[in-house]
Amino acid sequence: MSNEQLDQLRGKLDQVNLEILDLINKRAELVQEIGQVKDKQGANRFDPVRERAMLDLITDHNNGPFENSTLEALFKEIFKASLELQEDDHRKALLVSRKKKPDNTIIDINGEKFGDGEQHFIMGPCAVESYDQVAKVADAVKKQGLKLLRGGAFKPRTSPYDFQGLGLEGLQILKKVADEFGLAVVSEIVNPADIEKAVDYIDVIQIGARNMQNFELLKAAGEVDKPVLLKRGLSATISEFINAAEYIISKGNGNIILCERGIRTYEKATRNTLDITAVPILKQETHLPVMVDVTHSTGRRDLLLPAAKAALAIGADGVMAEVHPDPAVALSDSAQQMDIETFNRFMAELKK
Ligand SMILES: [Mn+2]
Repeated sequence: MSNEQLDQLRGKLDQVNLEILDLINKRAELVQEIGQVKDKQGANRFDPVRERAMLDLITDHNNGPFENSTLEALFKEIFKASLELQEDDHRKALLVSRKKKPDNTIIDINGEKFGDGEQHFIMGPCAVESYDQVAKVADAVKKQGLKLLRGGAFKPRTSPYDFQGLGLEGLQILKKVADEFGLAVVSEIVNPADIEKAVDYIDVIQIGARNMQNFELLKAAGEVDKPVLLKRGLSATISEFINAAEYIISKGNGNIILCERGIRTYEKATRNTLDITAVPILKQETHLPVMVDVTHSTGRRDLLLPAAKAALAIGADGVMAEVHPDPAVALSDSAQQMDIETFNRFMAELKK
């Protein structure tokens, strides 16, 4: 074969490549149009029956030299890429996304502006046990110049036989103490029906890891005018976490603080594995403030300070940790709560 012949054939091949390119993009545009129609109908984007019919049409008309199985694999890739194109369009439209709103959402809670680039802290006991217990912690929190107090009144526990919290009485104690010390209250709500009465007692609705995909609770939290602190589920991907926040904002409440609290992995040295890079990813993908809960991610008192330093260094808007006047007798999470003295040292180190 002469070089001239080879050049000619290569020229034809380039031409065919460009035609395929043109067709593939034409196909993508059609798929996007179909996606918009399906969106209006609320129909699923992926339709396996339709996909099978398309593959059958292709293989029925196949005269070779490619095998049917090869063509199916090739076209399957094209189908997948088109579907992903639709999903990209959708991600662009998420209300929590940076693409939708480039500026940081700043949430003012008791004068603390979460998302303003400064560092914020939410401290308090794991569970509300008594007025005295909460008041001691509130006193220490206030002396550190902090403005928010956390405390659990409804405790979703792994075992139904573990302490379940004081419920409404716990919220009343929190409210009383918080008023006395000029603090705002962050507390977990587990039941959508409790939200309406809880808003009288708390300043921030916490949705815990075990409820991150409790969609009715997310929607209920989205319908009230209170900031929401949403924790990442124990086995949730970042995408699932972001979509959980989307449930809240889609109902009208955009005051959401995301909280990384560690995910479940095979590692047993810590209670969970702190996914520290989730912080910058969430900051890039969304406009919401992002916090790190160092207590539940590590489950170890000796790791609270280094984990908090890492969180702030990587760009978290704040740190959450648990403080108890006497952790040894705490009704929950006794192994990882700080006593007041440790808490004071912890804060002093972080403020350096
Ligand atoms: Mn706890």
